[in-house]
Amino acid sequence: MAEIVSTKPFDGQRPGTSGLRKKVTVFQQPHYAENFIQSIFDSLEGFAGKTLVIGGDGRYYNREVVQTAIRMAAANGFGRVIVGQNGLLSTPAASHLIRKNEAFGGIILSASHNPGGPDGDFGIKYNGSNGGPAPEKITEEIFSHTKTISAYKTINSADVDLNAVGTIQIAGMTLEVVDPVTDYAALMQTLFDFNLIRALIKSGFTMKFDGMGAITGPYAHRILEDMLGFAKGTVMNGVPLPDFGGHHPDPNLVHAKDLCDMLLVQKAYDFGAASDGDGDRNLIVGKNIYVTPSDSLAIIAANMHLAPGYKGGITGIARSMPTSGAADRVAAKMGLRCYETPTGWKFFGNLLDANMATVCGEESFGTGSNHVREKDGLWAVLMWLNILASRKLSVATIVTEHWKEFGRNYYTRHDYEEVDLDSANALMKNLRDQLPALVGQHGIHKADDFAYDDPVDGSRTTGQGVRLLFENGSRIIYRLSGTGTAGATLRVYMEKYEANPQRHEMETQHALFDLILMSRDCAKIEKYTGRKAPTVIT
Ligand code: VG1
Ligand code: CO
Repeated sequence: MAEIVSTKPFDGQRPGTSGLRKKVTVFQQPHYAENFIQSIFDSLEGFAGKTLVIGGDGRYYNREVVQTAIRMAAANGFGRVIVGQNGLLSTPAASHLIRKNEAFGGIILSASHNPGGPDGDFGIKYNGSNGGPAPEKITEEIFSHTKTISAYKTINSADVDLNAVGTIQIAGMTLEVVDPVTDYAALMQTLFDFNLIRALIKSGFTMKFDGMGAITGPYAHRILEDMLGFAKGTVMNGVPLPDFGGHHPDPNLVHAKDLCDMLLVQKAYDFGAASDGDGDRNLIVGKNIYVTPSDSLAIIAANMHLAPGYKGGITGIARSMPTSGAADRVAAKMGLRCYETPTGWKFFGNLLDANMATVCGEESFGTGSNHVREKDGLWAVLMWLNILASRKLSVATIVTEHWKEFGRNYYTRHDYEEVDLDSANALMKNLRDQLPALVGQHGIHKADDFAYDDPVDGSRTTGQGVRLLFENGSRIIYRLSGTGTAGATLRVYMEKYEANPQRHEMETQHALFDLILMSRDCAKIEKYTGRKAPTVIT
């Protein structure tokens, strides 16, 4: 039966780039998750009797919080909860289920690319009825409720059995336990030419997919191996584990090194891909070539009409500000608008809802389209497979031909992880103070702190990253991560455009060497952080 439990506010429950993320040990404090979930409900109106989707990436503590969320949804008056079997749903699959069932919203339990396990991270995020992450107006509302909360509603009942698919009633609410993969896989079949991809595989094309011990394993096994016919064993690390099998489920050159070595060193497959903890990111590698996420977005935008779901063409492209300008060049050639948004998928929702953009991307291994309102790892993999099957060219040829046509945007991101928070804030403040003085130096023609005016709802978001913009189109961007849980992470993004195909074969760090040195110098990175070099380079 419904009961009211008294509680006291916790500090620091402000959602970041993508929901509330903290150490598991923080979430394990009594009432911590309950406070945040009740604050979500308290910031919403009109959900009585409506549907809520719940699921998570299977990381440590997922099992417990799924049960908590179900009890609280029942006590707060939702009419129906749809939950993934065993509490599992990838982020894009959750987005799809919200849309398909016209749900009021969804609660996604994930800390995405952050490590899992008892000493790792956990997270909770709310998505609205369009299937997308709640906009800042709502996340700020949730945060303000966390500061004054005095009680939450739950029901006194045993854990529900989520092992089997089916429908049960709990405290007057309908609980539907669904297979996490089925509806998502059916959606993919409407977007891509599975027969064409099957023919490519029959012709001897091979791939390797790294599930990184996280949520995409079951999706990749079903779609790539069972439905498309890739050989068994194509998917590695394909079982979701609470600690991701010790993997740091961030699909990049550092954390997906085994996969990258198979493609880049051993050249053992035609195509390689990986996804992150919650299945919304993608890493794309070809035989002997790594495709930067920014290039991947541009190449997808230029070729996606080859996939049946997009044969009518696209309406526009959107990219986060730090993402390279490669997509802008495609948009210009196609006569489309390219929107530049702050970091985080929540800023794409309005553009997608208004049909102003069809495809969106971030440099942080995120790509997606209007099929859901989240970035989508397997979607990007299937899009690449559809393009490869249609064009019958290798990944390397597609990439180098793209550069020939549009020019190459050399691009890198340097992360300085777990630096002291106060020092990182001091670094950013110093940089902001220096902006006017930097203009005119080193060929910098503009230096500012990025602000975004949403063209749909008119909202303004400020302080989204310091930009040094050079006369020749190069850029250096600085911002602090909004997803980390220890200290601060300084992200420095560097980009340089090269039109001349004779100069497209340079090694990226080499091509960007001058900008890299300048980035350290202008921000006095060593002075503020004590670091001579970044911890992760992508
Ligand atoms: C990072 C990425 C950002 C992405 C966000 C969520 O944020 O830079 O592009 O949208 O993670 O991705 P930040 O604030 O740490 O730079 V996921 O796959 O972790 O939900
Ligand atoms: Co993610």
